[in-house]
Amino acid sequence: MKKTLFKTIFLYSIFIISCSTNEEIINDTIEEENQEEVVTEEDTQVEEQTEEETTNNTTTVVEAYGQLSVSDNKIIDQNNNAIQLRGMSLFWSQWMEQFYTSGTVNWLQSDWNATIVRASMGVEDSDGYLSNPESEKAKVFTVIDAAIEAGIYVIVDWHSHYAHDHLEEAKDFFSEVAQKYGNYPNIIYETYNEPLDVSWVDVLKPYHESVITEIRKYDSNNIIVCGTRTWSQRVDEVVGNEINDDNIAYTLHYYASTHKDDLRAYATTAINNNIAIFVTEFGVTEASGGGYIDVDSANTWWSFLDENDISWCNWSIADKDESSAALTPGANGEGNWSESELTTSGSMVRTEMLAKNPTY
Ligand code: IDC
Repeated sequence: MKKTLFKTIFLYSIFIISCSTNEEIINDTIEEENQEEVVTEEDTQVEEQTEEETTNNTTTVVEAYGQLSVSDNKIIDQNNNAIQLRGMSLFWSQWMEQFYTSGTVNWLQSDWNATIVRASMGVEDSDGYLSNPESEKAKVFTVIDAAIEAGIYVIVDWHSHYAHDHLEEAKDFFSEVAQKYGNYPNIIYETYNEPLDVSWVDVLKPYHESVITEIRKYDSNNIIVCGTRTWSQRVDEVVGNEINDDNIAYTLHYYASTHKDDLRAYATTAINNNIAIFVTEFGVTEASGGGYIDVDSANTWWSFLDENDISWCNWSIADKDESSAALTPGANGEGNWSESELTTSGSMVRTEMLAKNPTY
């Protein structure tokens, strides 16, 4: 009996020991498996970080700057840093429609480092928006869609010298643009390219305010740039009569061979009075769009704009036989332009952008 009991205890002990050993082995295995899992997770995290870094490296200017706004006399980005955009204006939409393409926009972004493009929708002149609203609008929408896709900013320009005579049409157009695109930070509105000799206080300011009211129904914050008297030169006349909206800039247009110190003096007055300026159009040529190129004056202007963080678009992406056209006659509408297809102006402006714009 004693013997049997001893044997039972002995066998039971062996069973317990073997169980616990098995348990240890099983536990070890589980731990090992867990460790393997942890390592795998860490690996994945590292991989994900690397991917994120790569994405950051190839980020677009709109991802980097985000929502723009106006602060004092500067345009600032989503991190409150003053920024400066440099890009190209397309020519009148009704006369140079072959460049209202995603190919042109993509090429300007990738080969010229452009951070902005301007769609200049002709209004009154032959076959502009007033006679062909749907087809002109479609061209502008193509450019806006392409700019959003390319991650650059886009100015929607009502390219008119008589816009206050067609207020209802301007309100309809900008209302539609704001409804369709107002949620994109890419959009900048330019409500009146170049008024002629009409009063800021009596005509232009009320015109802009009416259009701005329409835009703001759908887009509360994208920047609106307002044209000033005599071909958008008199930004100084805005002082004391600013538009009551947080995100307004005022257009200054210059042509370097014609306009020099006088125009910079108007700009300086405005800047000193906390007015934000946006050069939505300039040429390195004479004001006619043709004539000679004044390289020294072009450089003086660029220094002035850089010192004051003023954004610009150059006139123009066109293959017309005039010195402000960036392309030689016959250049195709889908980009891919070789350097020999650039004019003196086109080449100067591209070099300036490549030197100074961030690369994405
Ligand atoms: C010019 C074009 C020219 C065209 C003319 C028609 O360069 O080929 O015949 O328009 O009016 C502006 C205007 C812009 C002008 C440009 C050059 O915004 O439309 O383009 N310019 O004259 N303001 C100052 C100069």
